[in-house]
Amino acid sequence: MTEKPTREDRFSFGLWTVGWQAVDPFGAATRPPLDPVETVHRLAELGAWGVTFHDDDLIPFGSEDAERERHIKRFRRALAETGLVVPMATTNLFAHPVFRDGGLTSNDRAVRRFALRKVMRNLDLAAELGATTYVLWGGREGSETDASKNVPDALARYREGIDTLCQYIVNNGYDIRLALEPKPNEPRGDILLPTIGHALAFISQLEYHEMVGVNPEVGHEQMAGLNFVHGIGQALWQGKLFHIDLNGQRGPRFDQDLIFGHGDLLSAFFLVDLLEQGGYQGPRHFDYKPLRTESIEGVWESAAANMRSYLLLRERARAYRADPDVQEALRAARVDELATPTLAPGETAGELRVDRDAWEGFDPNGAAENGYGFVRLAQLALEHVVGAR
Ligand code: GLT
Ligand code: MN
Ligand code: MN
Repeated sequence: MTEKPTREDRFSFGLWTVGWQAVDPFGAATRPPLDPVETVHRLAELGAWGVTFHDDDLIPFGSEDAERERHIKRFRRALAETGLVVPMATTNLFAHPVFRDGGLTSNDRAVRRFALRKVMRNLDLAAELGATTYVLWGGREGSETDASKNVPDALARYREGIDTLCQYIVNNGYDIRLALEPKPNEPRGDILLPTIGHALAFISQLEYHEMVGVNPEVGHEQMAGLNFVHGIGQALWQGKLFHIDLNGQRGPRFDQDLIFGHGDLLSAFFLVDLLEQGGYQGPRHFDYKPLRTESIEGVWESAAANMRSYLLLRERARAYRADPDVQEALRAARVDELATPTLAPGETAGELRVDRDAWEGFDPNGAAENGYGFVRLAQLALEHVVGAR
Protein backbone atom coordinates (compact mmCIF):
# COMPACT_ATOMS: atom_id res chain seq x y z
CA MET A 1 0.00 0.00 0.00
CA THR A 2 2.81 2.44 0.80
CA GLU A 3 5.38 3.72 -1.66
CA LYS A 4 8.81 2.15 -1.66
CA PRO A 5 11.70 4.24 -0.35
CA THR A 6 13.38 6.37 -2.98
CA ARG A 7 16.48 8.58 -3.03
CA GLU A 8 14.21 11.61 -2.68
CA ASP A 9 13.19 10.43 0.78
CA ARG A 10 16.79 10.98 1.94
CA PHE A 11 16.96 7.94 4.20
CA SER A 12 20.39 7.26 5.65
CA PHE A 13 21.94 4.75 8.05
CA GLY A 14 25.11 4.61 10.11
CA LEU A 15 27.54 1.77 9.35
CA TRP A 16 27.43 1.05 13.09
CA THR A 17 23.65 0.46 13.08
CA VAL A 18 23.18 -2.52 10.76
CA GLY A 19 26.79 -3.41 11.59
CA TRP A 20 26.09 -3.78 15.31
CA GLN A 21 27.18 -7.27 16.27
CA ALA A 22 24.94 -7.18 19.32
CA VAL A 23 27.60 -7.19 22.00
CA ASP A 24 25.87 -5.95 25.14
CA PRO A 25 27.02 -5.64 28.76
CA PHE A 26 25.80 -9.17 29.46
CA GLY A 27 26.68 -11.12 26.36
CA ALA A 28 28.94 -11.65 23.40
CA ALA A 29 28.21 -10.94 19.74
CA THR A 30 25.34 -12.84 18.15
CA ARG A 31 26.25 -11.82 14.61
CA PRO A 32 29.45 -11.77 12.52
CA PRO A 33 31.05 -8.49 11.44
CA LEU A 34 29.54 -6.79 8.38
CA ASP A 35 31.77 -5.54 5.61
CA PRO A 36 31.02 -1.83 5.00
CA VAL A 37 31.10 -2.56 1.26
CA GLU A 38 28.29 -5.08 1.64
CA THR A 39 26.37 -2.65 3.83
CA VAL A 40 26.55 0.02 1.13
CA HIS A 41 25.22 -2.39 -1.49
CA ARG A 42 22.44 -3.76 0.69
CA LEU A 43 21.30 -0.31 1.84
CA ALA A 44 21.22 0.91 -1.75
CA GLU A 45 19.12 -2.10 -2.80
CA LEU A 46 16.67 -1.36 0.00
CA GLY A 47 16.19 2.20 -1.27
CA ALA A 48 18.37 4.16 1.14
CA TRP A 49 20.06 7.33 -0.08
CA GLY A 50 22.96 7.77 2.29
CA VAL A 51 25.40 6.04 4.58
CA THR A 52 27.22 7.58 7.55
CA PHE A 53 30.19 6.39 9.59
CA HIS A 54 32.55 6.88 12.49
CA ASP A 55 36.21 6.89 11.52
CA ASP A 56 36.68 3.57 13.32
CA ASP A 57 33.67 1.93 11.63
CA LEU A 58 35.46 2.22 8.32
CA ILE A 59 39.11 2.13 9.34
CA PRO A 60 39.95 0.08 12.42
CA PHE A 61 41.63 2.17 15.15
CA GLY A 62 45.39 2.17 14.76
CA SER A 63 45.46 1.10 11.09
CA GLU A 64 48.67 1.83 9.16
CA ASP A 65 48.37 4.42 6.38
CA ALA A 66 48.38 1.87 3.56
CA GLU A 67 45.64 -0.15 5.23
CA ARG A 68 43.66 3.03 5.83
CA GLU A 69 43.88 3.93 2.15
CA ARG A 70 42.75 0.46 1.16
CA HIS A 71 39.62 0.70 3.33
CA ILE A 72 38.78 4.13 1.97
CA LYS A 73 39.30 3.01 -1.62
CA ARG A 74 36.96 0.00 -1.28
CA PHE A 75 34.33 2.15 0.38
CA ARG A 76 34.59 4.82 -2.31
CA ARG A 77 34.19 2.21 -4.99
CA ALA A 78 31.03 0.85 -3.34
CA LEU A 79 29.64 4.39 -3.18
CA ALA A 80 30.39 4.94 -6.86
CA GLU A 81 28.80 1.60 -7.80
CA THR A 82 25.60 2.26 -5.89
CA GLY A 83 25.22 6.04 -5.99
CA LEU A 84 24.88 6.13 -2.22
CA VAL A 85 26.08 9.42 -0.72
CA VAL A 86 27.79 10.26 2.57
CA PRO A 87 25.74 13.11 4.03
CA MET A 88 27.31 12.91 7.50
CA ALA A 89 30.32 11.51 9.31
CA THR A 90 31.41 11.43 12.94
CA THR A 91 34.26 10.41 15.23
CA ASN A 92 34.52 7.57 17.68
CA LEU A 93 35.69 9.32 20.84
CA PHE A 94 34.24 6.71 23.15
CA ALA A 95 35.35 3.12 22.45
CA HIS A 96 39.12 3.14 22.99
CA PRO A 97 40.12 3.01 26.68
CA VAL A 98 42.10 6.23 26.20
CA PHE A 99 38.72 8.00 26.13
CA ARG A 100 37.55 6.53 29.43
CA ASP A 101 37.18 10.09 30.81
CA GLY A 102 36.02 11.57 27.51
CA GLY A 103 37.70 13.13 24.49
CA LEU A 104 37.19 16.88 24.29
CA THR A 105 36.59 17.18 28.04
CA SER A 106 38.93 14.58 29.50
CA ASN A 107 40.76 15.84 32.58
CA ASP A 108 43.93 14.74 30.76
CA ARG A 109 45.03 17.55 28.44
CA ALA A 110 47.07 15.22 26.20
CA VAL A 111 43.96 13.10 25.62
CA ARG A 112 42.03 16.26 24.64
CA ARG A 113 44.70 17.17 22.09
CA PHE A 114 44.73 13.63 20.71
CA ALA A 115 40.91 13.67 20.47
CA LEU A 116 40.96 16.92 18.49
CA ARG A 117 43.51 15.46 16.09
CA LYS A 118 41.34 12.36 15.66
CA VAL A 119 38.34 14.52 14.75
CA MET A 120 40.40 16.69 12.36
CA ARG A 121 41.70 13.64 10.57
CA ASN A 122 38.22 12.30 9.97
CA LEU A 123 36.93 15.77 9.05
CA ASP A 124 39.41 15.69 6.14
CA LEU A 125 37.94 12.37 5.00
CA ALA A 126 34.36 13.57 5.55
CA ALA A 127 35.05 16.60 3.34
CA GLU A 128 36.63 14.40 0.68
CA LEU A 129 33.57 12.16 0.64
CA GLY A 130 31.23 15.15 0.36
CA ALA A 131 29.68 15.10 3.85
CA THR A 132 28.13 18.44 4.83
CA THR A 133 27.27 17.55 8.43
CA TYR A 134 29.68 16.33 11.08
CA VAL A 135 28.15 14.90 14.26
CA LEU A 136 29.67 15.06 17.70
CA TRP A 137 28.13 12.66 20.19
CA GLY A 138 29.98 13.07 23.46
CA GLY A 139 28.96 9.82 25.09
CA ARG A 140 32.07 9.72 27.28
CA GLU A 141 32.05 13.43 28.08
CA GLY A 142 30.73 13.43 31.63
CA SER A 143 31.17 11.76 34.99
CA GLU A 144 29.99 9.21 37.49
CA THR A 145 30.91 11.26 40.52
CA ASP A 146 30.64 15.02 40.93
CA ALA A 147 34.01 14.90 42.71
CA SER A 148 35.70 14.13 39.40
CA LYS A 149 34.56 16.91 37.14
CA ASN A 150 34.59 20.68 37.35
CA VAL A 151 31.61 21.29 35.07
CA PRO A 152 32.35 24.95 34.19
CA ASP A 153 35.90 23.95 33.25
CA ALA A 154 34.59 20.97 31.27
CA LEU A 155 32.19 23.23 29.36
CA ALA A 156 34.99 25.72 28.72
CA ARG A 157 37.10 22.90 27.24
CA TYR A 158 34.08 21.63 25.25
CA ARG A 159 33.63 25.13 23.83
CA GLU A 160 37.33 25.43 23.09
CA GLY A 161 37.25 22.06 21.32
CA ILE A 162 34.24 22.87 19.16
CA ASP A 163 35.54 26.33 18.30
CA THR A 164 38.91 24.84 17.35
CA LEU A 165 37.19 22.36 15.03
CA CYS A 166 35.13 25.13 13.45
CA GLN A 167 38.27 27.16 12.91
CA TYR A 168 39.82 24.11 11.24
CA ILE A 169 36.78 23.70 8.96
CA VAL A 170 36.82 27.37 8.00
CA ASN A 171 40.57 27.45 7.38
CA ASN A 172 40.31 24.41 5.12
CA GLY A 173 37.34 25.81 3.24
CA TYR A 174 35.20 22.77 4.02
CA ASP A 175 31.43 22.97 3.44
CA ILE A 176 30.64 21.29 6.77
CA ARG A 177 28.51 22.19 9.76
CA LEU A 178 28.75 20.54 13.16
CA ALA A 179 25.80 18.90 14.89
CA LEU A 180 25.95 18.11 18.61
CA GLU A 181 24.04 15.04 19.74
CA PRO A 182 22.63 15.21 23.26
CA LYS A 183 22.13 12.22 25.54
CA PRO A 184 21.43 12.25 29.29
CA ASN A 185 23.47 9.20 30.37
CA GLU A 186 25.00 5.92 29.13
CA PRO A 187 27.79 5.17 28.86
CA ARG A 188 28.69 7.88 31.41
CA GLY A 189 26.60 8.17 34.54
CA ASP A 190 25.85 11.77 33.56
CA ILE A 191 26.75 13.12 30.14
CA LEU A 192 27.48 16.80 29.50
CA LEU A 193 24.92 18.51 27.22
CA PRO A 194 22.26 15.97 28.27
CA THR A 195 19.29 17.35 26.31
CA ILE A 196 18.45 19.41 23.23
CA GLY A 197 17.88 22.40 25.50
CA HIS A 198 21.30 22.14 27.13
CA ALA A 199 22.94 21.80 23.71
CA LEU A 200 21.14 24.84 22.29
CA ALA A 201 22.12 26.93 25.30
CA PHE A 202 25.74 25.77 24.96
CA ILE A 203 25.81 26.61 21.24
CA SER A 204 24.86 30.21 22.03
CA GLN A 205 28.19 30.50 23.90
CA LEU A 206 30.34 29.44 20.92
CA GLU A 207 32.46 31.73 18.82
CA TYR A 208 31.34 29.93 15.66
CA HIS A 209 27.76 29.46 16.88
CA GLU A 210 26.25 29.81 13.40
CA MET A 211 28.17 26.72 12.22
CA VAL A 212 26.87 24.52 15.01
CA GLY A 213 23.46 22.91 15.45
CA VAL A 214 22.01 19.74 16.93
CA ASN A 215 21.51 16.11 15.95
CA PRO A 216 18.79 15.02 18.38
CA GLU A 217 17.96 11.34 18.79
CA VAL A 218 14.40 10.23 19.57
CA GLY A 219 15.34 7.80 22.32
CA HIS A 220 17.83 10.08 24.02
CA GLU A 221 15.27 12.75 24.88
CA GLN A 222 12.76 10.08 25.87
CA MET A 223 15.34 8.51 28.21
CA ALA A 224 15.19 11.86 30.02
CA GLY A 225 11.39 11.74 30.10
CA LEU A 226 11.16 14.64 27.65
CA ASN A 227 8.81 15.26 24.73
CA PHE A 228 10.90 14.75 21.58
CA VAL A 229 8.42 16.57 19.34
CA HIS A 230 8.71 19.67 21.54
CA GLY A 231 12.49 19.46 21.47
CA ILE A 232 12.51 19.21 17.69
CA GLY A 233 10.01 22.06 17.51
CA GLN A 234 12.39 24.29 19.41
CA ALA A 235 15.45 23.20 17.43
CA LEU A 236 13.59 24.00 14.18
CA TRP A 237 12.40 27.33 15.55
CA GLN A 238 15.99 28.27 16.36
CA GLY A 239 17.21 27.14 12.93
CA LYS A 240 19.39 24.51 14.60
CA LEU A 241 18.00 21.20 13.41
CA PHE A 242 21.00 20.25 11.27
CA HIS A 243 20.44 16.48 11.40
CA ILE A 244 18.26 13.92 13.21
CA ASP A 245 18.65 10.39 14.60
CA LEU A 246 15.39 8.47 14.25
CA ASN A 247 14.70 5.42 16.38
CA GLY A 248 12.36 4.10 19.07
CA GLN A 249 12.42 4.02 22.87
CA ARG A 250 9.96 2.93 25.54
CA GLY A 251 10.24 5.45 28.29
CA PRO A 252 13.07 6.24 30.69
CA ARG A 253 15.36 3.21 30.79
CA PHE A 254 18.57 2.14 29.02
CA ASP A 255 19.07 3.36 25.45
CA GLN A 256 17.01 0.89 23.43
CA ASP A 257 17.72 2.16 19.90
CA LEU A 258 14.61 0.39 18.62
CA ILE A 259 13.37 0.60 15.05
CA PHE A 260 11.66 3.90 14.29
CA GLY A 261 7.99 3.62 15.29
CA HIS A 262 8.57 0.62 17.55
CA GLY A 263 8.63 2.82 20.64
CA ASP A 264 6.20 5.66 21.26
CA LEU A 265 4.12 5.42 18.08
CA LEU A 266 1.97 8.52 18.60
CA SER A 267 5.06 10.61 19.24
CA ALA A 268 6.62 9.17 16.06
CA PHE A 269 3.50 10.18 14.13
CA PHE A 270 3.60 13.78 15.38
CA LEU A 271 7.34 13.87 14.74
CA VAL A 272 6.94 12.88 11.10
CA ASP A 273 4.10 15.37 10.77
CA LEU A 274 6.37 18.10 12.16
CA LEU A 275 9.40 17.18 10.03
CA GLU A 276 7.30 17.06 6.88
CA GLN A 277 5.51 20.32 7.59
CA GLY A 278 8.16 22.21 9.52
CA GLY A 279 10.61 22.79 6.70
CA TYR A 280 13.23 20.22 7.70
CA GLN A 281 15.17 19.39 4.53
CA GLY A 282 17.94 17.28 6.01
CA PRO A 283 18.55 13.53 6.04
CA ARG A 284 16.15 11.13 7.71
CA HIS A 285 18.90 9.25 9.49
CA PHE A 286 18.20 6.03 11.37
CA ASP A 287 20.34 5.36 14.41
CA TYR A 288 19.02 2.10 15.77
CA LYS A 289 20.20 -1.35 16.71
CA PRO A 290 18.77 -4.47 15.05
CA LEU A 291 17.49 -6.63 17.91
CA ARG A 292 20.11 -8.93 19.39
CA THR A 293 17.79 -11.87 18.74
CA GLU A 294 18.07 -11.45 14.96
CA SER A 295 20.31 -13.08 12.42
CA ILE A 296 21.62 -11.17 9.40
CA GLU A 297 18.27 -11.56 7.60
CA GLY A 298 16.66 -9.78 10.52
CA VAL A 299 19.21 -6.99 10.19
CA TRP A 300 18.15 -6.16 6.64
CA GLU A 301 14.52 -6.68 7.60
CA SER A 302 14.98 -4.11 10.36
CA ALA A 303 16.67 -1.60 8.04
CA ALA A 304 13.72 -1.85 5.68
CA ALA A 305 11.30 -1.59 8.62
CA ASN A 306 12.71 1.80 9.67
CA MET A 307 12.07 3.29 6.24
CA ARG A 308 8.69 1.66 5.95
CA SER A 309 7.64 3.00 9.36
CA TYR A 310 8.61 6.49 8.27
CA LEU A 311 6.78 6.25 4.96
CA LEU A 312 3.66 4.82 6.59
CA LEU A 313 3.63 7.57 9.19
CA ARG A 314 4.18 10.16 6.48
CA GLU A 315 1.21 8.82 4.61
CA ARG A 316 -0.87 8.82 7.82
CA ALA A 317 0.22 12.39 8.60
CA ARG A 318 -0.82 13.53 5.12
CA ALA A 319 -4.19 11.82 5.48
CA TYR A 320 -4.65 13.49 8.86
CA ARG A 321 -3.89 16.95 7.45
CA ALA A 322 -6.18 16.40 4.44
CA ASP A 323 -9.16 15.17 6.49
CA PRO A 324 -11.89 17.87 6.57
CA ASP A 325 -12.90 16.74 10.07
CA VAL A 326 -9.35 17.33 11.26
CA GLN A 327 -9.22 20.72 9.60
CA GLU A 328 -12.46 21.68 11.27
CA ALA A 329 -11.26 20.36 14.64
CA LEU A 330 -7.98 22.28 14.30
CA ARG A 331 -9.93 25.49 13.67
CA ALA A 332 -12.28 24.79 16.58
CA ALA A 333 -9.26 24.19 18.82
CA ARG A 334 -7.78 27.46 17.52
CA VAL A 335 -4.47 25.81 16.77
CA ASP A 336 -3.85 28.27 13.94
CA GLU A 337 -4.69 31.29 16.13
CA LEU A 338 -1.40 30.73 17.95
CA ALA A 339 0.35 31.93 14.79
CA THR A 340 -1.29 35.35 15.16
CA PRO A 341 0.94 37.80 17.03
CA THR A 342 -0.38 38.80 20.44
CA LEU A 343 0.17 42.49 19.77
CA ALA A 344 -1.42 44.28 16.80
CA PRO A 345 0.96 45.39 14.03
CA GLY A 346 3.07 48.23 15.41
CA GLU A 347 1.38 48.12 18.81
CA THR A 348 3.66 48.95 21.73
CA ALA A 349 3.73 47.66 25.30
CA GLY A 350 2.48 51.08 26.42
CA GLU A 351 -0.50 50.91 24.07
CA LEU A 352 -1.42 47.45 25.32
CA ARG A 353 -1.15 48.80 28.86
CA VAL A 354 -4.04 51.19 28.17
CA ASP A 355 -6.07 49.01 25.77
CA ARG A 356 -9.48 48.73 27.44
CA ASP A 357 -10.51 45.72 25.31
CA ALA A 358 -7.64 43.71 26.75
CA TRP A 359 -8.61 44.38 30.35
CA GLU A 360 -11.79 46.24 31.26
CA GLY A 361 -13.66 44.82 28.27
CA PHE A 362 -12.36 41.29 28.71
CA ASP A 363 -14.35 38.80 30.75
CA PRO A 364 -11.85 36.30 32.18
CA ASN A 365 -14.54 34.23 33.88
CA GLY A 366 -16.50 33.96 30.66
CA ALA A 367 -13.36 33.05 28.67
CA ALA A 368 -12.44 30.50 31.33
CA GLU A 369 -15.60 28.57 30.46
CA ASN A 370 -14.43 27.76 26.93
CA GLY A 371 -13.10 24.28 26.37
CA TYR A 372 -10.47 23.82 23.68
CA GLY A 373 -11.50 20.55 22.07
CA PHE A 374 -8.05 18.99 22.20
CA VAL A 375 -9.44 15.56 23.05
CA ARG A 376 -11.25 15.43 19.74
CA LEU A 377 -8.05 16.32 17.92
CA ALA A 378 -6.02 13.72 19.79
CA GLN A 379 -8.60 11.04 19.01
CA LEU A 380 -8.69 12.01 15.33
CA ALA A 381 -4.90 11.66 15.24
CA LEU A 382 -5.08 8.23 16.86
CA GLU A 383 -7.74 7.12 14.38
CA HIS A 384 -5.53 8.14 11.48
CA VAL A 385 -2.53 6.38 13.02
CA VAL A 386 -4.38 3.08 13.37
CA GLY A 387 -5.91 3.41 9.93
CA ALA A 388 -9.49 3.84 11.14
CA ARG A 389 -9.84 6.89 8.87
C1 GLT B 1 26.63 5.68 19.29
C2 GLT B 1 25.51 6.46 19.91
C3 GLT B 1 24.70 7.17 18.89
C4 GLT B 1 25.45 8.23 18.17
C5 GLT B 1 26.55 7.69 17.35
C6 GLT B 1 27.36 8.84 16.83
S1 GLT B 1 27.49 6.51 18.14
O1 GLT B 1 26.12 4.53 18.68
O2 GLT B 1 24.70 5.58 20.67
O3 GLT B 1 23.55 7.73 19.47
O4 GLT B 1 24.58 8.86 17.29
O5 GLT B 1 28.57 8.97 17.45
MN1 MN C 1 20.74 5.83 21.16
MN1 MN D 1 22.51 8.73 17.77
